[in-house]
Amino acid sequence: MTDLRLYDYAASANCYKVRLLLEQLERDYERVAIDIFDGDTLTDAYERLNPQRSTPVLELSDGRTLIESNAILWYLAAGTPLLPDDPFGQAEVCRWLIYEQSDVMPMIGGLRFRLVTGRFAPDSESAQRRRTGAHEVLRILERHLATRSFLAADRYSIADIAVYAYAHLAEEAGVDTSAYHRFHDWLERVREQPRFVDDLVPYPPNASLLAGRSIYG
Ligand SMILES: N[C@@H](CCC(=O)N[C@@H](CS)C(=O)NCC(=O)O)C(=O)O
Repeated sequence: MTDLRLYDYAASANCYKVRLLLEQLERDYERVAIDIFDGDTLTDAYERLNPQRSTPVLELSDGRTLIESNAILWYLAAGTPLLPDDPFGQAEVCRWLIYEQSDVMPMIGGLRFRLVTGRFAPDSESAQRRRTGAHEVLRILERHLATRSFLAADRYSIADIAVYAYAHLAEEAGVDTSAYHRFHDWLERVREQPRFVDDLVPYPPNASLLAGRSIYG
C-alpha cells in the first residue's frame, strides 16, 4: 500500500528529478504513466488534476495534489537531509530551483527536446540562441562550483537534483561541455550519491513534430 501517486512521463527530466528523489528517500509510490504526446494531458480529467496540463503531478493519500516539479521536491524533502532546515540554506536551495526552471531547463532541456524531436534544425538561429544560453548556464555552474562541492548549503540537496536533471543532458543538446571541468566533477559527485538512479528514457517516436497530440503541437 503506497501513500503517494506520481503522474509521470518517463522521458521528462522534470519527472525524472522527482523519481530520483523518491528513490533516494526510499519512498514507495504508485507510478501513473502519462503519455504527453498521445493527448493524455488534454483530457478534462487531467485538467481537473492539473490546470496547467503538465507532468509531474504528485497525489497524496488524502487526495490533495501538488504540481510543479520543484514544489514537489520541496514537499518530499522537507524534514530530510536533502533540504536544509535553516532559512539561509533553504533560500540558497530556492535560488537554484528558480534558476533551474528559468535558465537550465529552457536552455539545455528545451534545446535538447527541440533538436531530438525535429522542432529545431541544429544550425538554426533558435538553436544557436539556446546553445549560447546553455554555455552561459555552464559558465555560471563552473564558477559557482570553484569553491563548493554542491550547489547549496555545503551539501547534496534537492538543488543538485533539480539542476542535474537537465544539466547532465547538455552534450545530448549538442553543447560541448569539455571545457567545464568542475561541472563534470560535480556531475560525478551527484552520480556517487546513495541510491542514485538514471531512469530517464529517450523521447519516443510520437514526440516528434506533428507525430502526436500535446500542448506543444
Ligand atoms: N514548471 C513545470 C514544467 C512541467 C513541464 O513542462 N512538463 C512537461 C514535460 S517536461 C509536460 O508535462 N508537458 C505536457 C504536454 O506536453 O502535454 C514543472 O517543473 O513541473
